[in-house]
Amino acid sequence: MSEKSVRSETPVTAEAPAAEGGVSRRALLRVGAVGGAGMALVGVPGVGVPFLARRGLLSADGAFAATSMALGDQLYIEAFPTSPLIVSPFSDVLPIPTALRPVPPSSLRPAPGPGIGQQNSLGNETHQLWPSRIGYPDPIFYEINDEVSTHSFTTSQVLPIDRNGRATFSFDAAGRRVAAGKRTLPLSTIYSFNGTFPGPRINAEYGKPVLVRFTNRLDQNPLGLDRQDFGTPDWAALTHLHNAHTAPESDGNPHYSMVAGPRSQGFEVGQWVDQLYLNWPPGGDDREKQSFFWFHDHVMDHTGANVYKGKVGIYPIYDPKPLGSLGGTDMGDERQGLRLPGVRTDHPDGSFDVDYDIPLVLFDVRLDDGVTTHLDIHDTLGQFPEARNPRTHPEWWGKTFYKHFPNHGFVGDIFTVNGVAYPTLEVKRRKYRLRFLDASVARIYELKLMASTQGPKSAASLGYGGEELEGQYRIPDAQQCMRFTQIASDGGLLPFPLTRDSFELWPAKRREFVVDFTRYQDGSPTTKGDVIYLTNVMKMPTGRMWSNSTRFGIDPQYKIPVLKIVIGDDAPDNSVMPTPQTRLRDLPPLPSNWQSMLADRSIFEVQRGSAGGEIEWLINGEPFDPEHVLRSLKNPAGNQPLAAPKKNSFSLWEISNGGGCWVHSTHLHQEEHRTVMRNGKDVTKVPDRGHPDDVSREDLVALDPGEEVIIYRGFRDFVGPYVAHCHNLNHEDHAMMFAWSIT
Ligand SMILES: [Cu+2]
Repeated sequence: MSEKSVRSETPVTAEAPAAEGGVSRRALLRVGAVGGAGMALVGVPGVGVPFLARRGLLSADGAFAATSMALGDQLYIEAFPTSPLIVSPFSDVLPIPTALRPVPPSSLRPAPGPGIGQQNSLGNETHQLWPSRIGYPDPIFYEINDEVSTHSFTTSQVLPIDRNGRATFSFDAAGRRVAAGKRTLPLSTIYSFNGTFPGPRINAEYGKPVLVRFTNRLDQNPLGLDRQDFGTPDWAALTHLHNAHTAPESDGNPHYSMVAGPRSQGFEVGQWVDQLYLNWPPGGDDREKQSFFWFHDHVMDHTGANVYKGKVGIYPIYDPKPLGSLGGTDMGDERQGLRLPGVRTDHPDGSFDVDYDIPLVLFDVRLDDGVTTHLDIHDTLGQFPEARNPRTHPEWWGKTFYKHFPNHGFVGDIFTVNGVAYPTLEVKRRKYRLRFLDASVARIYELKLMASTQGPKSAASLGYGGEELEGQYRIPDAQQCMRFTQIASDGGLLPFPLTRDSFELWPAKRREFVVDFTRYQDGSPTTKGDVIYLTNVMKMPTGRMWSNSTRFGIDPQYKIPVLKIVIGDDAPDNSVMPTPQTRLRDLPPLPSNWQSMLADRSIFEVQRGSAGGEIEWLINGEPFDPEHVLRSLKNPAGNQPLAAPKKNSFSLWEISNGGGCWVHSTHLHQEEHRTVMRNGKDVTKVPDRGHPDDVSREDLVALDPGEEVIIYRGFRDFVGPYVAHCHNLNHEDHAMMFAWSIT
């Protein structure tokens, strides 16, 4: 396929306002399906064909069968329920996960180890690099089970409302109609790590490897919970520690899983895998150290569904390496090293907790209203026969609703932090380290710290309806009152801190900040009882992209409080606020000749352009083929390098957004990169204004519409299969992923 034909983006015009019942968006979808059919006939390449054929998505003549308008309409209905209104927001306390405790090695049977076949229960894989080979101690062992469990998003009463914000009827667990009025929310069924959402927090340290035995127990369902119609249908599980520097057998990615280890979409029920996290930076280079990982499910085609169903855990990583005479650089002890906020408590088993260092996992959810029809391609493929879709599920009223909608992506209308809708955090009057993670399927946030005299009002009570109800509450009179001092991005500590009025958080991105709760940005002191809201000001009615944000036209009415912060008592504080002069973590060097490497870069273009059916998204014209590495588009040197770099090499990769008003958050497994060019401009010294932390290392490439980014990255220490993909998980699950390999 020529590059130009790929770029001929589906001719979607400006997004029409949502009509009743989502008619306008279905019309858009038809346009997409027609464009897709044209694409498929021009450009279906050979490489993805066997894989697609197995899924029944290939017709006899080589074009995809599922590209007709009619079939497109049968595949999915883009209609979403309106979640019931949480009547008493900010009455639940923000849960702060504490450290998972290790297990003695003797408790793992059979024992983990470096021997042949010891890496998983199939006996067909071996750890590529056991810690002793790099002079590291034996790992600390953890045990995590994939489990069916339940989750409560709120203890508040809820009021069922319709899409106009008016009180409406609901249903009980038997599907019987219940008259309008306040109710208690039923528990949602989750797939989880060790039974909770979010799952465990592992506090890790550089120099101390961790081995996690993940065992798939998703077959066990002692409470007889209804699994509904999303989540991996065969209960396979595959866990990826995003973005650890790990060997493929411990990376949990679908390229690996299809060609090695389980040789299927994931580990089946009853199987286990020992994932070894060396906690060792690429090349042993301290400048490559990171600070905040998370782990999540990565089963092919169902990553979004499984993450949304609860497969999320967090993994802050600390650095005890001495910083001159100042003590450990970043070890969770504010008396040492960089003196970032954190008071550390060591436990006898080797684990530790850190106070004043708080992970904030953002996640948006939508709850079933019992009147929205369920139907998507996974139903038409027969993956959820028990659901007997298309139909409504009144018996699931108030439980998580999900749709594998491949086009815009899935966004929720209730915003949660650490698994709770609209929680409250009481802080001491001192500095904190806040670690943000966007664990949402597709939603991007822009966050501010704001004060409000009048407090939250429900969007429904303010007269909003439809997509304007997303977020449920607003603080119309709110004003920014504090700034953030950013210290880290998804690639770890920044070279120097950045002062931010607000910041964007894209799916899978992490951003870390120091916030001083003793005073406001105007210098005046806080007092006990003061209230500050962490507020989302980015309006994103669909997963396609935001409609309003600071960079693209703020909607001054859209101020959604997601976390209420209440100032409490004074407390000792030995931390030091980093200043613009503080050197946090030097960047690894770029070669002086990096510009001479530009001509022979590898080029990957992420595209809207359906190959048919659920295959809505392509890279270089290809849907994800889990068994073959992708080839670059033709670069200026006239080459099309295969995405198979040699071990310990470095290269330039271009990731470009092939058009349309979609944004993509593209994640490359295995090593961080540095952005060197954005939209043709060198950003190594002065970053693009819209992407200020391009000056840091990152593991995600944030692509605005039409943007192209060139990154420099290494491929060190391991060999084998990895992936790169969009972290809008609807895009990823609908083929916007490619296989690459270190040889
Ligand atoms: Cu995307």
